[in-house]
Amino acid sequence: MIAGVAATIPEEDLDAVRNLDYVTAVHHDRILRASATPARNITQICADQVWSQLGTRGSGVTVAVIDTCIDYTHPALGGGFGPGKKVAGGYDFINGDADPRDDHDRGTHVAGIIAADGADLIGVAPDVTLIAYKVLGSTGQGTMSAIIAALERSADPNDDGSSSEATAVSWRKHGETTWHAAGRRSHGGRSS
Ligand SMILES: [Ca+2]
Ligand SMILES: [Ca+2]
Repeated sequence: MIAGVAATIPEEDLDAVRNLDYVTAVHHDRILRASATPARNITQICADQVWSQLGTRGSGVTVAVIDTCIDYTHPALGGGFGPGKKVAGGYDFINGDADPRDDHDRGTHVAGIIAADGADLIGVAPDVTLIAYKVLGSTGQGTMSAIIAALERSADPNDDGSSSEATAVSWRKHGETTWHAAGRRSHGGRSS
């Protein structure tokens, strides 16, 4: 990809190297660090402006994550599971149980983009409540029927035949997080 070499040479030899006919440029190597600029990420996409102009960071809204699903033990994702927690509920459609804890990590990444609320990690709507529907297993695979079941459950999380408490839905496709089927505010207000 790059027609160049990485080399360690004495500082006093740099000009000699730079002046070689076949050398276009010489650049110092640099130390790079992964992530660790969450606030900058938020400002880059103007999420902070949304927070200030609309006066909300998602409080009162519930979002269903349909994925592998969420490691709710992560401190930035509430550190727990169940009513009153950031990840307030969900279901594991892969293993047929009520514990949708992530065993793959992708869904946790998605949940973090949406709702992380930690000192070093913050999502676009850090005050939303999450519901976790696991439709992809530890290998990252799942079935269309499981996804459909999770979408149905998103429209009726308490399975009582009414969609009055329906959630907004997010899933990831081809590398993008896409928001779909926005539901209602969890306290029964207007559709969003
Ligand atoms: Ca499970
Ligand atoms: Ca319902």
